[in-house]
Amino acid sequence: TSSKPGSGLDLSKEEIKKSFLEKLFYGLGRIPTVATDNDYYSALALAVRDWVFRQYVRSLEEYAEQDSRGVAYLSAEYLPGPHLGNNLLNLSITKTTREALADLDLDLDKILEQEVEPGLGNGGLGRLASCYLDSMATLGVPSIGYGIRYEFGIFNQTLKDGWQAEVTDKWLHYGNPWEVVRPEIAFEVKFGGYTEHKYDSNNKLQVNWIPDSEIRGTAYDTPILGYRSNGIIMRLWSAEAIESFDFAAYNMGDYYRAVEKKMRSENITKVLYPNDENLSGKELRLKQQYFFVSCSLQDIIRLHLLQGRELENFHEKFNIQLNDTHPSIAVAELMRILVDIHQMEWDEAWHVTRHTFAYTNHTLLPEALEKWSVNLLGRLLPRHLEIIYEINSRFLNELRKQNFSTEQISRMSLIDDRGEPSIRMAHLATVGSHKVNGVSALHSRLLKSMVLQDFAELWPEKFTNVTNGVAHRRFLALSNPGLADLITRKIGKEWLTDLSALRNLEKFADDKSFQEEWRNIKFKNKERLTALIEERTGVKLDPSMLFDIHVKRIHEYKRQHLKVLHILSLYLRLKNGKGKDISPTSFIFGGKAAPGYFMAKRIIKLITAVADLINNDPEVNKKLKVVFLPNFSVKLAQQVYPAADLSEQISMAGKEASGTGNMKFSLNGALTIGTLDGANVEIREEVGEKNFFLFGLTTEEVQETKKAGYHPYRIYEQNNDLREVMDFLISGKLSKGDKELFRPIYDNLLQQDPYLLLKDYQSYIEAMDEVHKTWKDQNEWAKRSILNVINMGKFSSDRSISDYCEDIWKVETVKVV
Ligand code: 26V
Repeated sequence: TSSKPGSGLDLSKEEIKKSFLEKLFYGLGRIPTVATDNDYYSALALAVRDWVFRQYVRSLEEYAEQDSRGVAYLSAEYLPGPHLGNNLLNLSITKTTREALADLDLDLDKILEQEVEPGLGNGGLGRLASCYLDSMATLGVPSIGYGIRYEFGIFNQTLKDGWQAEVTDKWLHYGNPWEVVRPEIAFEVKFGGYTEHKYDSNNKLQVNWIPDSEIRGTAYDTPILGYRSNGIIMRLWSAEAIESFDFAAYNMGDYYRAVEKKMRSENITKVLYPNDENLSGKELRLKQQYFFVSCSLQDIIRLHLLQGRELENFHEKFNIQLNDTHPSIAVAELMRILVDIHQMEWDEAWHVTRHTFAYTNHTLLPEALEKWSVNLLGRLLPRHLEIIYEINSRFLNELRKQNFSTEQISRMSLIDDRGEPSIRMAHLATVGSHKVNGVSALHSRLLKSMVLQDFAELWPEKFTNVTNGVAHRRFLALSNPGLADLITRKIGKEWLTDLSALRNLEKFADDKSFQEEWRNIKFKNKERLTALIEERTGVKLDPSMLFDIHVKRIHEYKRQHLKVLHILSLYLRLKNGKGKDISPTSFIFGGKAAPGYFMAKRIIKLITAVADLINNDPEVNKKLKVVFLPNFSVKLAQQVYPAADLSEQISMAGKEASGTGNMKFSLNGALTIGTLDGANVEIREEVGEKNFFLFGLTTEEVQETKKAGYHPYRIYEQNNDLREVMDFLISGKLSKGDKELFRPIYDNLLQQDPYLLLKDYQSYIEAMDEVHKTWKDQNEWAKRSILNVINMGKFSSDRSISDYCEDIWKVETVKVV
């Protein structure tokens, strides 16, 4: 006698039409004669949301019956991308919906175009979190994704005179049909104040935290549907003032002070911080982190107690995954809840805590490792600081007992007291977790040998690797329907739930007519991107050219400027009449720079300056085109990856933890030119050396080069082509005679070159010449492209999530169809 509702899958055209019109009329109060495209979008989204929730409710019941172990994924960032298309795909109603709308003279593609995506993340880390929710839903992992409902997400990027300009992202402006507010799921979060220590009648120490302010977090739920399967919830917290702001009680003067205080408390979830130079001292950022962690833990404990369970076995029922250190204050918060509120003994609480958390590290960059000043943390979270000190003192005592040296102990301490005392959040997360993982084989190895070396020696079994993966349904089935159809026609639909089934295409790799079809699909995708680029930038590319694409956040370590040096070398070759071997190429760049990152912003200006020079020079613009596509996002990404011939993955070895764009490119049939960095190493292993253009130093060679004393100027002196390219930067030819504009880049490369562009330059140029040679044999290129796609099985986020389930979470999946 289950109350389970009917399935939301495979609905009929009539059902879809009926629900759509009902939402339009009675949900929005609109009739077709006045409805806007956005009304149509909202009506369809509301109808689809009902079906998505239907699937979700079915799985909830199943999870409750099975009493399975659950996962809470804590991430300060998510980049879900547009929901509508993905939900239609997962409900298997894309085609029927298209027909239903066509009956009403409406075009599904135009409606899909209306969706404004939630930009609640910076880049790879946030997108990975969303890929993981997709796979957790599909595989049937009882789980929930917790995060922050930023009112303003990542800024929108525009170009002004070739420079990046930031525009506020108002993603909620037209309303958000995908979320449901849960006013009854709300928790209070304290800040500031002081602690009182007292002994109770049993002579047990009782600590009381008396805060100086409190705010409320309210849950907003967005259902995330799996493929023909379960749904899970992404629960984002939004900050509100609490009732004590009872305005009627104030006189006029105080009324405004009260409103101001209310506004200040609601500031907490106002805006996403960009990956910036310097977060230290950003009090609001720490508040955001604690705010969402506190709400999430209170919610998880509520769910646990609701099921009549004891907190002593909390860890047996819940895994909490920390997506980077952003939520790592959770370690201290869970201790506080268990010890101060639920009176658990410290040792037992510590056992529960350590077995609850697992921590994923996403970067080795020293400047990106989070540290909070003791002063700031103590002011905002006085009790947590005490708890962190207590954890640290017990931990360091343990080390002393095991005869660790003083240097080692001070290296491993949670507190860094060289300079202004600060808390090393990666150490807190590592000590407070039962598993720590990196995000690619190389990164996990480096994590153990560099950043967390002492910890890896102390607890070798704690460290593991889970190579990242991508939601292949979104990034292949949804965004490249042409290729997806071809694949399904040849091998059926199995690949949608098991990406390794793509290997069944192997027999077609040499098949000339299959290659032909393959190439035609790519060409059509390039035509579509060409149209979009022309509309957005005015630059008209030629889709028969090689599309050489570099899209990702702009950062020196990612070396967009190495790509620029290559483009300038081709330009100079053409100008000097030595360009006959160059294959006609369109270079496409995209990506945001952190607003305060001087060099990154100048690199964007450099790219647009090179684009202006080349696109307007009739001597070269038949062979080369350069374009910077502004405001790269998930939505744009879905149009870019399918149109790529060549994927640029050229970071300095040892710096890119994994990369995930690299996987999306290969999955869509681009060949990669790349270094042995991050997941490139594993991609190359899977697709075969021959099908990957490798260049550059290895991580070990990078380390040796730096150790031996690196002098970029000597390379400049010895390499004539490079010298010509470098000097061109400051010739004024790129900048209407201004020789100073790009001097900061020039000086940086000649004096420091921290990311070894000059060292890797020649190797890159040679690998690119190989690319241009290979491109001339279109059958060979198609064959390599096919071999890339069919060997991508490993890089589905379904595989990553299966790894987390087996190695870290120890959870069984529960599938509902
Ligand atoms: C943070 C910061 C902050 C200070 C200034 C420079 C800087 C640069 C990068 C970061 C990113 C930190 C964490 C992060 O987003 N990591 C990315 O995670 C992806 C998913 O695992 C992975 O594919 C990317 O390689 C990794 O950079």
